Amino acid sequence: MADITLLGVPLDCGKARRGCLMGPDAYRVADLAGALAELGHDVHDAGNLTPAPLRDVRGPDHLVALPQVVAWTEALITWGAEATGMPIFMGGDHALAMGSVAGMAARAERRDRPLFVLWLDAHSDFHTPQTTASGNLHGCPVAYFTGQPGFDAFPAPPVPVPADRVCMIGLRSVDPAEKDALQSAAVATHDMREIDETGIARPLRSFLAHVQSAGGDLHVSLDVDFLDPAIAPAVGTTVPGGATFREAHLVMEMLSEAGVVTSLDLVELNPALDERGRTAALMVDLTASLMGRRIFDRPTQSFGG
Ligand code: 6HN
Ligand code: MN
Ligand code: MN
Ligand code: MN
Repeated sequence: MADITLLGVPLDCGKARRGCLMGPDAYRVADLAGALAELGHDVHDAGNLTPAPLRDVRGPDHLVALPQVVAWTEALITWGAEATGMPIFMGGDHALAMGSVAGMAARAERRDRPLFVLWLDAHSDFHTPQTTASGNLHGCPVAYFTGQPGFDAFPAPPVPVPADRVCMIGLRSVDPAEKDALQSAAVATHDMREIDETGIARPLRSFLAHVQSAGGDLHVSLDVDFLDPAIAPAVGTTVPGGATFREAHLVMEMLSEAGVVTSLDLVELNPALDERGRTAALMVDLTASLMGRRIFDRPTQSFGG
């Protein structure tokens, strides 16, 4: 059973539309802790993280809340590098993944294990401060933690994650500048067209085999907009054609059976846009699937070969 720490990260400045700061409390109200404890895990709610003091940092003028995102990134790296057990980062918007992933990469190095990242999102979030048209830093975390240039205002990621250890599933909104950069950086990208054609299990199975054979830690970053808006309306950046209820649960069940997940982001939940808490409840259920809830017990599975 896992030693799970829930950390609230009410970061709401990675974009203009407000609401994600209520995410951590929505997960508490939906009883994420209880759902995980019921599975036999040891669950601690560490409360909400506080950002580092604001510094006078400079970057391209159109960036939204740059000093605030830098301050959150610093606090997350410090917290994550020292974390034990299985942290679950309750967001907060996706800008929090700059610090959560960079912190988990620092921790993985301390444990002498390579960190892999599974990015479950409609978007690739691979902009740099120079290429983002919106100026929203929630569109930039993957470029940051893989060590792409242009993040001078930020602390350097202590251990950049090589781009070829990142796997993206669910893509259906990728900006032109991201497309070129993803291809030259060799990120594994699986868009919804591929999922439609081959099913969601195939790319996931081969990525999990790779993580298992490398003896890696796996950080999962789950953006609410990975899911179809019909089942998960509580997000500011809905894109039609997302993962279905069963596809999303299958991903979580396969992750659970692989036994390699060591940390998780739950991001972009905007409770102000939810309908009677159903998106928060779905995110809790998906997390429970990831942590072992299932219909019948199945042994830990090797995805090798
Ligand atoms: N997210 N590519 C768009 C932008 O503004 O850069 C959307 C980003 C969405 C961010 O999914 O966390
Ligand atoms: Mn404990
Ligand atoms: Mn995202
Ligand atoms: Mn997204």
